[in-house]
Amino acid sequence: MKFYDCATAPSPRRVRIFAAEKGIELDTVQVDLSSGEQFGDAFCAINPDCVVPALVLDDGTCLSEVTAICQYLEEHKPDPTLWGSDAATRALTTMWHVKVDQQGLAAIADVFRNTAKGMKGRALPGPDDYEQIPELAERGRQRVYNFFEKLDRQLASNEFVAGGRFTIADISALVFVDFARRAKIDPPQTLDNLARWYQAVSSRPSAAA
Ligand SMILES: N[C@@H](CCC(=O)N[C@@H](CS)C(=O)NCC(=O)O)C(=O)O
Repeated sequence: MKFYDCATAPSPRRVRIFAAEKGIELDTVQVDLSSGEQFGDAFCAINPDCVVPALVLDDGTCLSEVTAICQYLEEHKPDPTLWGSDAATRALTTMWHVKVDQQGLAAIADVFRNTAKGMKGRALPGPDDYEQIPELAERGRQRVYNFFEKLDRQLASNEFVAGGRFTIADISALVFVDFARRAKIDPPQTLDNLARWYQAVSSRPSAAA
């Protein structure tokens, strides 16, 4: 397997944390997004979507999308499970992972990609160029704050995002909070449950991945 990564980007970090939690060592190639290496012929031949992460299997199959890559790693090395060991737990984990993806990470990506100077004409990842829309950044900011509150409510009665154990939903939520902090959007200090959870998950060794 070969893992195509970018050390500074949030999406591949989700896979790095997932692999670290499972004790999987990935043979890693860095793709320099800042110099546009993702659009070069070599990387486009691997992943025509021109985004990281990508995982190329030993038979040459290329997996892109964080969820698909983590699903593969979960089946490749089931222990410790990061999805859950029964149907209901696995479904709840997927449910929260998707909520974080769509309501949290997509919202902070809207803020970042529609405001950063370096993202002019690059408001969406991928091979096609899209102009920035400032209103989407403002809407994204409101959505990020609303999602902080949703997470805080969920964590009021659950130790982790999808229930009683650490799962991929926590990994996605940790990367969401850290991405928001990088964009100078900190969770409000009144959200005690979110603060308690953040302290716990960001202290795990895998968070450094
Ligand atoms: N939906 C994709 C998102 C991947 C993505 O957006 N990757 C970003 C890095 S966080 C990227 O490669 N961006 C390249 C670019 O902006 O040109 C996934 O889940 O893997």
